[in-house]
Amino acid sequence: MIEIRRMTPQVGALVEGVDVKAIDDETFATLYRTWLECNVLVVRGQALAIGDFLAYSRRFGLLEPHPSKSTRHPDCPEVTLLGVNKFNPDGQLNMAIYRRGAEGWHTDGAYDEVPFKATQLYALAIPSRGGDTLFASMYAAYDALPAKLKQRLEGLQGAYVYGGRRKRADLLNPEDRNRKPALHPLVRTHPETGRKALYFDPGKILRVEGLDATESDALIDELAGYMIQPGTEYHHQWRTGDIVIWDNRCSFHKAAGDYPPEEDRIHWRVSIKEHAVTH
Ligand SMILES: O=C(O)CCC(=O)C(=O)O
Ligand SMILES: [Fe+2]
Repeated sequence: MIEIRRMTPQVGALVEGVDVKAIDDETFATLYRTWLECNVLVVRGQALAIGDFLAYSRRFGLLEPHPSKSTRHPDCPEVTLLGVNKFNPDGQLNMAIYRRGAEGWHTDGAYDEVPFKATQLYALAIPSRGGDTLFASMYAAYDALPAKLKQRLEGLQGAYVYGGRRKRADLLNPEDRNRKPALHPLVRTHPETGRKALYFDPGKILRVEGLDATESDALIDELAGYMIQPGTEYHHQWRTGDIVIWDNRCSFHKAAGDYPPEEDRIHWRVSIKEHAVTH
């Protein structure tokens, strides 16, 4: 029997008692609705081949290969490998791989003109301690903004690149590092729920369009202070066989980046975009 439990009042739902390889449209519709409500959906206890992971992920949208070519699965470009090749040939820990996603709270894909709808991870190996993924709500961040700041943000856009102001792009091939910035409104209305969210990523934003550099940096700092609202965090403690999807249009996340490096922490990961609108 399918069992669905909310993990916190706003973010995170845990599903047990389903096999994602064999769910009918009605059950999928329930999972999808739960995901939209809770921003993060965990389905526990899966045993998936790579084709199963792709097929289930495609039910959420279009899969797109990640711009980091060196971390793509060798046989399957839509799948990114997390935690693989963590040690350089000289035995040094490769921090870009070990701490991927751990540098700060973020949303995935803001550097793309059509940012990612969702990201989905499937856990193949999990360390004995640490290595959680942390989530929080962009709706709560927007709701917490003072009215004046909400007004100021209306019509303002952020300009984003993969490496942000610090130009951190170690996982990109050199030829992929200088793409032109993508612009997105700082307040985005979620296309499916109709709710407003603070769409913002301090690690990828270059500037707020139309402001001078000092004003832009000050606004970026101010917004960073509203991102994570108390009571909206969900910390996912992984188990092997967990499949977790998050909605990049309404949630922030980060990897804890704190597990014993000599242990394995390996996931398959896909980036999911919205289907082309057909109506
Ligand atoms: O490894 C994790 O916990 C999440 C990493 C991350 O930020 C991502 O995959 O987008
Ligand atoms: Fe991420």
